[in-house]
Amino acid sequence: MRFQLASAGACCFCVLGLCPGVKWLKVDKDRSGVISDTELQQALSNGTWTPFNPVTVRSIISMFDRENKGGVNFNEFAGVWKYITDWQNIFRNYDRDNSGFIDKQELKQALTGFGYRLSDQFYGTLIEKFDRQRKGQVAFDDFIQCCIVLQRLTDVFRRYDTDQDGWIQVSYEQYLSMVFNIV
Ligand SMILES: [Ca+2]
Ligand SMILES: [Ca+2]
Repeated sequence: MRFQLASAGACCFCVLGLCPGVKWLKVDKDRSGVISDTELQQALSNGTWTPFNPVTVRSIISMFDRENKGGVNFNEFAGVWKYITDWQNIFRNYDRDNSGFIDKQELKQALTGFGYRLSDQFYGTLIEKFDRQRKGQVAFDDFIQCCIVLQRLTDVFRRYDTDQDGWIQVSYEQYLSMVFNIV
């Protein structure tokens, strides 16, 4: 509490409600010094009245959880929070009609902006795969998940596509190793 009072108004992040210290106190509900999946999930909003995708929460936590402790400490949390706010800005930027969802066309613009070259048909597949709310478009949490998965799959593919022609030939065991790298 003392920390919260002392920092209130002390920095511009606090005024904006973005101060990592104040945020931390709010999110680490059980004061364990580690933010768990559940605590992070409760702190996040996907802009709809549904709980934030637990798979996305796990993906993000595991990205910053250096010692594999199942959560993030204070310093790691600063990275988590920055990561999420960066995605928030990207999401808002590509949600051209401000609908709170990314539709197929907006997804195409976003991923093309990130450097992906994919067919219209495949954007349909992506929407189908990541549209948890069955709205024909993706919410904020599912958009992050879509981008994380796509990036992981692409990274693994690229490791095998040494001549970068977009084609790879892999054996059964190489294929299994590829998949194990992702799941
Ligand atoms: Ca905690
Ligand atoms: Ca939209």
